[in-house]
Amino acid sequence: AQIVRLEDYQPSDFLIDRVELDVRLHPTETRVTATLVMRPNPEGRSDAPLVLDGEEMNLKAVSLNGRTLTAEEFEASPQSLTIAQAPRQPFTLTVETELNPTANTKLMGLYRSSGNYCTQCEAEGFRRITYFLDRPDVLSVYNTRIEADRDDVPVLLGNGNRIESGSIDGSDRHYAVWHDPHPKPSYLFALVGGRLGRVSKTFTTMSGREVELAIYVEPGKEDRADYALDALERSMRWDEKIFGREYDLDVFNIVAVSDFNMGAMENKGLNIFNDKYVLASPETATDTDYAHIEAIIAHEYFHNWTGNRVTCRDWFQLCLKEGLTVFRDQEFSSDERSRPVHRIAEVKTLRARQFLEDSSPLAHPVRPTQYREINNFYTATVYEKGAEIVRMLKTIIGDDDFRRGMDLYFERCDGTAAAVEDFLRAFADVTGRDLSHFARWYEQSGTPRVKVKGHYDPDARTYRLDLAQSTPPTPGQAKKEAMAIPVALGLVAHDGSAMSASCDRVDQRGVFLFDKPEDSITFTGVASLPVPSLFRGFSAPVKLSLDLPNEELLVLLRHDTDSFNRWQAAQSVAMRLLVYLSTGVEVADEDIDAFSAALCSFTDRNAQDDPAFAALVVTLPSEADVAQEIGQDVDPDAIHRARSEMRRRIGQGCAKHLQRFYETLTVSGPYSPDAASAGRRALRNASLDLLAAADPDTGEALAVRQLESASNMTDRLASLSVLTTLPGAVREEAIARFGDRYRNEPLVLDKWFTLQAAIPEDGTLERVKALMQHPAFSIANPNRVRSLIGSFAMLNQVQFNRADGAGYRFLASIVLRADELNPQLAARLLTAFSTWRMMESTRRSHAEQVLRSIAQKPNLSRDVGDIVSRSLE
Ligand code: BAL
Ligand code: ZN
Repeated sequence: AQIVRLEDYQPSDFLIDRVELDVRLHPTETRVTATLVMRPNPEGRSDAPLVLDGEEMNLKAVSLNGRTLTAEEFEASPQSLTIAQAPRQPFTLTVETELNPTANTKLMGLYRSSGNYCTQCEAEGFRRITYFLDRPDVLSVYNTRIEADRDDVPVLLGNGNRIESGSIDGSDRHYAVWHDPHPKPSYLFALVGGRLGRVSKTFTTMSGREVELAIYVEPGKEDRADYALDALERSMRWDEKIFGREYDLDVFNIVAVSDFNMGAMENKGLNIFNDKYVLASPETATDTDYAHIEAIIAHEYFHNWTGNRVTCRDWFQLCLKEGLTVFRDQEFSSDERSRPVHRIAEVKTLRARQFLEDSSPLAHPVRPTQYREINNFYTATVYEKGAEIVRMLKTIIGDDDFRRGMDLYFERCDGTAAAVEDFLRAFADVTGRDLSHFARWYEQSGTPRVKVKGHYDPDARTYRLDLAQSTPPTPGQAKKEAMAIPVALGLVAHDGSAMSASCDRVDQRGVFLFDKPEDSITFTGVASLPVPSLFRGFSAPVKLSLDLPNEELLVLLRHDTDSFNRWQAAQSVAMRLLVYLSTGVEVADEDIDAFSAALCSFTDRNAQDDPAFAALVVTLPSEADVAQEIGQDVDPDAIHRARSEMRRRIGQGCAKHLQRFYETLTVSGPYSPDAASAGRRALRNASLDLLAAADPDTGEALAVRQLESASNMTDRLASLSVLTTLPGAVREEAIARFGDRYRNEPLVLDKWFTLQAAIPEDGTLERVKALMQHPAFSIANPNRVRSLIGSFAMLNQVQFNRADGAGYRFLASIVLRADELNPQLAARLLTAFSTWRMMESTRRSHAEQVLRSIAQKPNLSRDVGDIVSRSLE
């Protein structure tokens, strides 16, 4: 397949100032008439032909300035429409196409979900609706007329404001016209037509304008949209307060659909959401679901400025909107909830997904330099590492300059399609700093490793830190440069007392900018041997090598003023023990006991005031985390045994405390998803999990009781999750009853699929195959496939990586089936193989064989072809 390269970027030869779309919805024969008001781009080539993008287009007619073109005057294929002799003055091109939304299983362009019509155009879906200059640097004002059967499709929604609607005389059809005054690229186009329920409220913006906010959902589920609506209102207020950004249309609509490739989409004034990230009730959604809904509602709303008002010049700049918008939604959630708890959650995700990707054959820079299929670059690296870059920038320049830089960026780039350079230039200009070295974060892939050694001189009362950094080779990048790494740091005395040490290389915010391969910094006035606390708040996305003994890590757990590093200290000890146990290094009983005792006393001190934080501290690194830490010749069975043993030992060692938490941390009153209540549930359920690991009989009894008496999905699912770790008839009956109770709730059945797919036992593969026959399962629905098959591949380390290769072969068979319907979904599943090279040799050779057999299949989609070939490189 053809490779698209950043260095080949050229401005478009033509521009489209206005788009008049007339869409007549029909299940199989939707007619689209696109009238494009165009002109040659002064910055483009003067002799270029006009080439419009298409995909699976069925052309009916084409006319230029009102005159129907003859067959000799243009060239059309399903993939493009070319007019060799396009006018050199402004002109109007009218193109009529016919679509079959019912047959569109790729869920790109116009398709149907539960009978309703909806669209998804990012990145290149608009070309499946009409021929177009489908690239983000072509910005147009859209007028969209939508017409449909009045009874079947009562609700008609488009971008912008509705300017007209009515019935079509003498027919059972009606129409609506939507006008979006803000020029936008085609990927932000959307329309919806369907039978939908609605909740709404009025929002008054900071300048006093009234905006109608509405969320559309499946009729009967309106009350499940209340939380999302509340989150939207809070997001709008927050963006005004923190970034000074106000909303710019009279309406803001959100529609929830059941079939969606992504989490949601920020189409101008008409966000379309995967219903999983809108619908919530205490009976069907967990605390985590509520938190995700809040974050994603905010994320899509924040795109209105970072993505829509300022959009991307080309798809290589995807991080410009995604990394920045993730940063913004993370800040929002941190302000709305607990900042330290949220930071830990962010870092857990970053390490689990982005560090993994960065060490895999799929590693790529935050701003890639080439792609075969852009859909495969909506990755943890672009999103999550992209957000970390913005956070590092803020750490380096400080809060005030960060806000001034953002203001300048908006002022300069509003209404344009920008590049990463424009973003950085705004901050360089407000601070007078040279950010060219910092810009490497966008260009260099791989996770930097920072090695640190500390040296204390009691006579001179100095403490020196020697730092060295290196980044491993990644695909296409054999040699690496040093990165500009902000190290937020401090020193902690063994007894926890404050240290009055100082170092002139550390700024007033406590940050040292480490931007050479090696460097040393010295603290003076250090009264006793300190414990260094480095990368406070996880100030940079790097791996730290600092061999502190367990005792010193436990000093940090007890005394560090930085919450993140208190959590990190416990994780580091746990990780060391888990790696030793998994790889056959002898571990003294006392070491596990000492760790367990430290956890008990830590959680005891924090359980009441900050149970969410305590829950994170007692949760061990996952099996996948341990595999990543080991990094080569991984034996997932050994890791599973080691982690089970650690859970058992901690559960036994802390049993008294855990029982007390379980008994006392109940939450009274009606369910509320607020962070404080969720924190109590989190520690209580983490306690239940460890108690069950220590004593399965007691754990089973407690879990069964909780499952029966729970008044919300968080507690119900947590108890079922504990039961899935305890094989036997009780578990099977609990699983069956849960499935029966929620047989009409697809989003709850997704959780049920996930729990079963994650059972680390030999029977799970057969169980997953059987669940594919469940009436609620459909290979065509992304949420179902990700819940059952995706969870098996990504969460079940031992069963996906079975030594006999059956897990790999199963996934490959599903990927090939899914690829015929929905390439994006198939490619995403296939990324589960990104860990194959770190497995021990038997598994590695099974995985390689399976990947090679996929690669040899004819007619692979570009999406799957790209992932499989990069996985094998
Ligand atoms: N732009 C694709 C979905 C999202 O990141 O918001
Ligand atoms: Zn986004």
